This record gives sequence, structure tokens and C-alpha cells, in this order.
Amino acid sequence: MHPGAVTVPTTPAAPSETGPEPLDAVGLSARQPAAAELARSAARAAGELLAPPAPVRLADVVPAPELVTPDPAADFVLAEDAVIRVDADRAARDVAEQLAGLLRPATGYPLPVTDSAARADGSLVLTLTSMAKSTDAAGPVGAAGPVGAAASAPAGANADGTGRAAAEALGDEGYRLDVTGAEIRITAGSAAGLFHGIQTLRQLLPAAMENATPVAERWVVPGGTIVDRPRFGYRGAMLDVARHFFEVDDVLRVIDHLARYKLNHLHLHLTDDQGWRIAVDSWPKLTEVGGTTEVGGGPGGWYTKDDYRRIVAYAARRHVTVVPEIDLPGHTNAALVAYPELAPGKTPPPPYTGTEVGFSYVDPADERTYAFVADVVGEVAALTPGPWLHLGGDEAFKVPADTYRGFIERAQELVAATGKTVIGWHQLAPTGHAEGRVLQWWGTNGDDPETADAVRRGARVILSPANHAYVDMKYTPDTPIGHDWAGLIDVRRAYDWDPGTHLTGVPAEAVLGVEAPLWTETVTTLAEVEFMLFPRLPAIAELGWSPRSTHDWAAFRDRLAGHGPRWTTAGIAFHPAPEIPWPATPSHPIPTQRSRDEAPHTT
Ligand code: TNX
Repeated sequence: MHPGAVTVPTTPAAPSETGPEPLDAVGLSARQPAAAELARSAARAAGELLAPPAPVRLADVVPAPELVTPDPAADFVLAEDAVIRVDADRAARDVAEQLAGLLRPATGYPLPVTDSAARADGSLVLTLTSMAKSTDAAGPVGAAGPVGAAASAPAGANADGTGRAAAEALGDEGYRLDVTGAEIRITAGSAAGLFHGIQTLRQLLPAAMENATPVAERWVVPGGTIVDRPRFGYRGAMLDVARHFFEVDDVLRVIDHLARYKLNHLHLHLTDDQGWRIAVDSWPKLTEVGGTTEVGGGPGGWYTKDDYRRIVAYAARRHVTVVPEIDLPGHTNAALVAYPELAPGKTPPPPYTGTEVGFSYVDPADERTYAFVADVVGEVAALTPGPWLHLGGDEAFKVPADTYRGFIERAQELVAATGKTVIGWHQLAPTGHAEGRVLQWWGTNGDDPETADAVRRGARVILSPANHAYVDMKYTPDTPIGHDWAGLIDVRRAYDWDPGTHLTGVPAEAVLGVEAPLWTETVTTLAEVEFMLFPRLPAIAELGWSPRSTHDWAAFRDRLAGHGPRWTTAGIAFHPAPEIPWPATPSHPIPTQRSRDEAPHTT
């Protein structure tokens, strides 16, 4: 019996709690508890009965889970001697290690990760069970994920948490979380599902969990069951590292932010007029020359191949797939500065550090351009474990429509030859279909016959409507950074739309998912990146993950409010949007040992 149980123990305490006892005066064995031990157990149990409820409610998770069944009588309290038990499966074990890594800093507990076959008497147990064979983030996560209405049946229907059928109902990314007084158990059919499950668990612990060093806290998790899986297979954010360059460590931190909210794709906008950010061995001047500029005249920068490998590996461990974008044929001034032979007039343009768009393009009439495209997409594809390669295709204003079509169709073939699947901005729509291709919608009117037609020809769509999902837009007129060409986007505007019905003629089945792009013309530091992402990123994440039946602004607003103190504790910058009822003071003051012993728990 562990200290988190709420029933008075009727069986003797496990020997490991107190150590073996000698026979007492009347000859009772160590297995029969002495009066003092019984009294201790009873006091502990009474303490738990009187214990305050968990400060977080089981339903407070963002994105909203598919099915939540609270059991207030079954709260779990993490104790110092808890262990994390896990299947022998390598990928599941890695998730368990990551859970330990999340829990150890603030609790200061050792939380050893052990084999699930090993008995752990007297300890609290977190069990991660991968019932089906684990999959890796390197696989075609987005392509294979549940799409649109396909995921609408309630996962809880046959998810009994023990059988293969249950694992199958959870799909590629679903999980089941059972919290009882005795243990926390996360069950999934894949390592990705387990990973999403630990993100949920993290949110159910007190906000003090986000501390980087040990704090005194009652580490209570609300009792009950969550059965959860995503609505859409592709849930992402884009970081424009071309307008302003961001160092590898900044990108890794953004990946952590994605993972927290169960986003599974990071789209990197690697090239634009103002800078080329990914090393290409066969065209070295792309970075050596094209990488040294950025908006506003700063030094720029670029990723070596090892830098990029570090990013994709870090992402893969967090079940995030990196989508590299090489923007073509427009947005290419930096490449033209490096290689004037690619420019239409063969004369080098001046480096560009402004914020206009639409003036540059690689020469579609020169064969050398296609050798360039083949080399670049070949090298980038070889570095990228995920299934996607984003070709850009936006705002090539100076390229006539027919020429544009010919260029894109050849470029699509060159991508296909690398084994990757094309994603492109929705300007690709009028060009010929390529097997599996995906169009990323960034318009503002919800009605685009060309995109609807491309969908009829087999394309799928990622929704990034600029007037809802563009997190480079200002929140309010006085937001110090950001654009407003697509309007102001407060949290409600980011949240209140439906990817399943947003685009006329694009049914939910054709929607691969959602993405929040962050363009960085005005964004120069990690803190500014976070300020633009939070709290809008969790809003977009919820649209991508949660069943439509959970959509409710008032409920979202209240759930989101509890995340403010978490971000503050974790040192994440955010916009304290006035429409969110943030707790006035830290929602959960960190008690001293004394106040924990004497005062009721405040929330
Ligand atoms: C439009 S969206 C662009 C980008 C800009 C962005 C600024 C898209 C595909 N192209 O080049 O950075 O607006 O909001």
C-alpha cells in the first residue's frame, strides 16, 4: 500500500517500507505490523482522506482530450520512491527516460526507469505499455495518421487498456492514461502515443512541475481516465529562419514547445530572399554567400549538415517530423546573389535585407536551374528522415503562369525522384498533380476554386489560413512586433475556426491537418518567437488534435489560463492576452515544508 491510497489499509505494510522487523515480545512476525506501524498507516491514510483535491482537474488538458472520465476519489500522489516501469521495447523505454527527465528536476526524486517485468515492491509505479510494435517519428507519420472524419469514432468504445484491439483503436498517436491511487498507467499502440501521454501527464501535475530545480510540493495527479487520439495526422508550426536566422538551440526549444501541445511537424522555411540557411555541398556559396544576410542587415547564419541532423534527431525523439522548405522559383534572391548564373539576366542582384516580396526568381528557361534544383532537393532529402519536402511556390509574381506551371511540374518530379512527397503553398494548385501532393492554404477568404479543383485531382490540404493561423500577425493594434496584412489575430480568432469545414469544396477527408506559420520579418529573438507563439500555438494545436465536439471558446479559455503560470515558471515568454482569465497570482503558490504540514492546500 502506498501513501497515495485513500482507503485504510487492511493488509500489512510491505516490508520494504519499514525494513524487516525483529520478532516482538509476544512473538509476532515481522509481517504482522506492530501497533506503531498500524497507527502510522492509519494516520497516513487519514491524511490522504483529508488531503486537498489536485490543483489541476483531469479535464484541464490542452489540447482537449477525446474522452475524460474523472475519478476524484482516485488521485495519485507521486512519492520519492516511485519508479517508472516500462516495456522492454526500445522506443517505449526512450519515452520513459524522457518522462523521468521531465519529472526529476522539479521533484528531485530519483525516479529510476525499470523493466516492467521487474516487481517493484513498496514503490509507486508509472507504467508505460506499448501494446503494438512501436513506430518511429521517422516514418510517414503525417501521411499515415488519421485524417479528418476517419478519426471521429469514440476511442473509448473498445479501449479497455489491455488488448490489441484497444491499441488499434488508439491509432498511430493515441494513448490511454489511467490514474488511480495506486499507479499511473499510460498505454498506447506506439511510442508516439506514449509520448503524447506523458505530455498530458505533465500538464496534470502542479505548475511547480516546470521548475528546473527541486521544490517542495505535493505532486498530486487527478484521478480518472483519459482516452485520447488526434483528429488530424498533421499538426504543425513553421519557423521562418530565412528572414532572421535562429540558432540550433532556439530551434530545439521551439520543438519542445511543439511537443508540449502534441504538434508533430516542424516546417522550417530555410530559404528566402534575405538568406539561404542550409548547407548544400554541391553549391557551397548558397550558404557561404547567401547565408550571410538577413532582414535589417544583421549577420544571418546557416545550418551545417550536422546542425540540421541535430535538429531532425532532436525532433524525432520528440515524435516531431521536420519538413524542410526550399522556396522556388520565387523568394530566391539570396541564391541569385550567390550564383548569378541562376538569375534571369545572369547578373548578380544586390543582397536584399528588406521585407518586400515577389521580385526574385530563378531562371526557368535555363537547364542549369533544374540541375540546381535537383542537387538541392537531393541533398536536403538525403538529410531528412521525414516523408515531406516543401517546394514553396508562393508569390512568384514575375513568372508568367505557363512558365510557372512548367517549372513547378519539373520541380515536383525532381522531388519525387528523391522519394519525398511534395508540399507546396496553395499557389501550386493550378499546376499538374503529383502523387500524394499536399497544398498549404494560406489565403484569407475560405473559398478558392483552384484549390478545390486540385483536391478533386487528388491533392490534400494543410490549413494555415492567414487570418487565423498566421502567428506573425499582431494580436492587437499595439502589439510591438508583427504584421497586420491578414488582420489582427487575438487568441479567440486563432481558435474559432474549423479546419474540417474552412475551405469551400475541401472536405474534412482531404484535410491533412493544420499549421501555424511564424514569419520572422519583425521577429528577431527567441523571446519574440515565444511571444508570438504563446498563447496562439496551443489554440491551433487544439484545432489539430481535439475532436470538434470539444470545441468551446469559454472552456478553452479557462483551460488555457492555467498554462500561464506554467510558462512563467518554465521561462517561456508569452502575450498575456486580456481575453484569457489568467490566475491573478501564481495559480499554485509553492508551499514551504511548514505550510504544507500545517495549512490546507491553496489553489
Ligand atoms: C506572405 S505566406 C508570405 C511570406 C511573408 C508573409 C508575411 C507566404 C506563402 N508568403 O513571404 O513572410 O506573407 O506575413
